Amino acid sequence: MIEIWGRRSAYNVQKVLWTLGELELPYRHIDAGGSAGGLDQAEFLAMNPNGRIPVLADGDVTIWESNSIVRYLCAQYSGDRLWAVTPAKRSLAERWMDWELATLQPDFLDLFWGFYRTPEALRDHQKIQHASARCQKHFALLDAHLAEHTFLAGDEFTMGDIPVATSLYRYFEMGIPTPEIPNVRRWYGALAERKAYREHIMTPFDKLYGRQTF
Ligand SMILES: N[C@@H](CCC(=O)N[C@@H](CS)C(=O)NCC(=O)O)C(=O)O
Repeated sequence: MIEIWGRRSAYNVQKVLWTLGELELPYRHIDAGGSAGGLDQAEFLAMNPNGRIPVLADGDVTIWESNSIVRYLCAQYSGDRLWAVTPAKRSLAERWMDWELATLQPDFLDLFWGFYRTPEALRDHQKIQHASARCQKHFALLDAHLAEHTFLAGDEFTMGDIPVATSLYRYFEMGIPTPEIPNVRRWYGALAERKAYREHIMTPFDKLYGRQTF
């Protein structure tokens, strides 16, 4: 039985839960991080020395880093559906996974933490504005790509959609002005028709509002 550690409200855990849902794999969920704690326990650190969630165990395989877990699950369990055996084809999905981690996520998290998770009186408006402008630039780039492609890696939904699209619900719902990005909106609409996306990504996050601790 696959086991996944991490609180359900954590952005990086949601990517993995969504993937498990897409693959219809049974799993055992263990709450960890946030108020559930446990990340500094020796047993947890033996699985992930970074003391971060998510962590996934599948038999004697233990993996940390959310995008690596998504890659593993798709390679191991999706056949050639969400994963692509051909390296060149797979790179079409992988570049967006790496882009999410290296480019979008740092700015998106600056915005989400600076605006949504910081109590109003403590907000640094200049920093929020900078993070918002950087996110607008990233989403405009995404929009231009999606003007030419149905999904990020082409005509079909793949693992390449998962990390980037995990940010969409919070980006559109957190209450900051967002640019006109009709192609991203169309892609978001298509993803919202997927049961696993609604179940794991489109979930209320108001408990995180103005809360800098977990
Ligand atoms: N790059 C790592 C980041 C892991 C990370 O920072 N996870 C956050 C949650 S999104 C965490 O462990 N936070 C501490 C906590 O929730 O207590 C990944 O993608 O897995």
